[in-house]
Amino acid sequence: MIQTRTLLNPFKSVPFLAAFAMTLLLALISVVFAQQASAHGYIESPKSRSYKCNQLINVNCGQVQYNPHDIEGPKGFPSAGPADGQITSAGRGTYSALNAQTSTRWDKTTLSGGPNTFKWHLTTPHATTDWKYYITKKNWDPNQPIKRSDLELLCTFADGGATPATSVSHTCNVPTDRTGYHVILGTWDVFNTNNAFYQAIDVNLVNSVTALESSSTPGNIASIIQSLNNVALNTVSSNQTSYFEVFHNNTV
Ligand SMILES: [Cu+2]
Repeated sequence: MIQTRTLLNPFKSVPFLAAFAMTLLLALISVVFAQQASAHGYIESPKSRSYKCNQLINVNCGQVQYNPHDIEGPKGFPSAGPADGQITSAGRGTYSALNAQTSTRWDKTTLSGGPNTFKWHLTTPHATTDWKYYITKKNWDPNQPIKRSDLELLCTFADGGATPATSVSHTCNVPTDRTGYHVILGTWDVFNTNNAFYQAIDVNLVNSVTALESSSTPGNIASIIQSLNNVALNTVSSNQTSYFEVFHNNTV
């Protein structure tokens, strides 16, 4: 009887071993899937709205703070993709804080029109269909949720299903015909899933001064007259600059 028992014991433990192996396998699979699920990307330069949440330059962002790379929604914008008013959150309820839209809600990066480089950081690159960049139109209302019709396409970079490096840079022409607060939208359409990543960048466009190609910064600026709506400026600089942009509370 004793011999039989010792013989039977290993057989009894087979279901236990199998269950243990299965648990281990499931744990491994879930780790792999978790890595894929969290492995996406964000625009690190100029810092996007979500990345600034991560850097605490933008505050009160909710879960975005921890997942700036995870703004993932349906691809095919603008014919498909997230609904109007939810474009900047990729339609994700978890990240709906990103849809707040007023002229003062988000920190803005000062940007000059003309060629600008947009740099994505990809935590794990996905095979890519294309990258697109959009900007808000001249007459957009910064105090209303952003709709498709507020945006115009700036440039497209097609990858044809290739897998990018972890750092991806594109140089794109930013319009010189508008100034002040604008939102640039970067989209990254993944080739082999139904999804895309959406990144909003809040910029303060400064165009007029650079368009004049001023050779140096004007010096010795002094205000001689101030009234409620007017501030007169005097400068003794010798260069050809004849136009200044004056900022009050971040607007021109
Ligand atoms: Cu991913």
